[in-house]
Formats: sequence, C-alpha cells, structure tokens
Amino acid sequence: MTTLYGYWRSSAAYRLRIALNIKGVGYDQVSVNLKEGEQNGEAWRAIQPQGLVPVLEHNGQQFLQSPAILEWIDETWPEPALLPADAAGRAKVRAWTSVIACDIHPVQNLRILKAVAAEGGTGFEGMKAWAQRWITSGLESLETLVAAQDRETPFLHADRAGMAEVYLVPQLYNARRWGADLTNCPTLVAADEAARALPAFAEADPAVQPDAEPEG
Ligand SMILES: N[C@@H](CCC(=O)N[C@@H](CS)C(=O)NCC(=O)O)C(=O)O
Repeated sequence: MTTLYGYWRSSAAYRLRIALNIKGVGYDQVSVNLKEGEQNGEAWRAIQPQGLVPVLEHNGQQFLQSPAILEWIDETWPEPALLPADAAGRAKVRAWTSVIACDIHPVQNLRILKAVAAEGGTGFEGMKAWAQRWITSGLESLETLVAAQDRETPFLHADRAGMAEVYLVPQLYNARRWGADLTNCPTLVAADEAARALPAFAEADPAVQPDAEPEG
C-alpha cells in the first residue's frame, strides 16, 4: 500500500508521481493544501517537521525529501532504471538533477517567495521577478551542461526518459507558471516536450490530479 502526500502544484510531489508511474507502482494520493497553509498545521508538522510536501508512505513506513525518496523508489523497483548503469553516468545525471533540486528549486519555493514578498517589501511583482531570475539563470546553466552531450534522442541521458526528466519536467512546469524566459534553453525544452508525451509523465501532470484547481 503506497500513499503519496502531496499537492497538485508541488513540483517535488510531481517528481514522485512521474517516478511511480514509470515504475508502474499504484498509489493513493492525500492532498496537503499548500494554498490554504495546511503544511504549517500541527498535524502535518508531526509528519514533516519542515512543513513541506511530499511524503511517501509505503507499507507503514514514511519517507521524506523527494531526492531521497526517488533514490529509494529506484532501488525498491529497479526496472526500468531511472539512473544510468555506470557510476560515471549516474554522477553526471545526479549533477544535473542537483542543479534543479539544490540550486533552483529551494530559492523559489513557496515559503521563500512569501518571505521575499513580505520581508523584502516587494509584493507579488518582486516575488515574480525573484522566481524568474533564479529559475532562468539556473536552467541556462543546466542547458549549457546538457547541450555539451552527444545525443540521438531528445532525452537528456541515453535514449529514454529517466531521472533527469523526472526533475526537469516539474521544474519547467514551474518555470512556465512564473513566466520565466526559456529562450536560451532549447535542449531542455525539447526533452521536456518529448517526456510529457509519455503516459507516465502525462498522468503525473498537475492539471489532471484529483486535487487540481483551475489554473490561475
Ligand atoms: N527538498 C524538499 C523540498 C520540498 C518542497 O520545497 N516542497 C514545497 C512544494 S514543491 C512545499 O511543500 N512548500 C510549502 C511551503 O513553502 O510552504 C523535497 O525535495 O522534498
């Protein structure tokens, strides 16, 4: 029995939905409403003391932090593998996913943007400019890294979607949501488009989740 505690718009939860779908693992979803601030309530903080989603529950065990959970998923259900078979390949893909997970996503997370708007006194426009700045600059660096690779398909590593796309697709969803400029990221945009055409990614799309609300 597998349950994903998340939120339709959470890009970290989106990563897990994609990975579980690729592995063919069925799961229930419990929504923690980030818009309503449910993540800051006592009940949720007893589960995740940082007040963040996602959490994955499997047979009574709870797992936190999407990068750790993704590695656990890949180890628990090895086929199809999300990471390359060779150590050098894994290090390369993990470097790419770290650009997103460690350097882009944390500075444009909801609680950071709220603090920028409130404590920086910049309101919504300042918050949006902040998000665009860090998303675009981070993705342009990632574009430089991945564009240097030889590839025969649009996917970032090897000939099928894997861990790189598990992180990329939710980050580009976020980028579009904030109106970040992706003009200089053609390799990333092509990989995102090819991955989103696959059922595992399409079924993980925020818009088709049970707790989705009309965009706006
Ligand atoms: N490093 C964490 C980050 C999780 C995270 O930032 N989650 C966001 C949604 S994508 C969240 O719960 N934000 C709530 C808030 O900022 O109040 C992970 O990858 O699991």
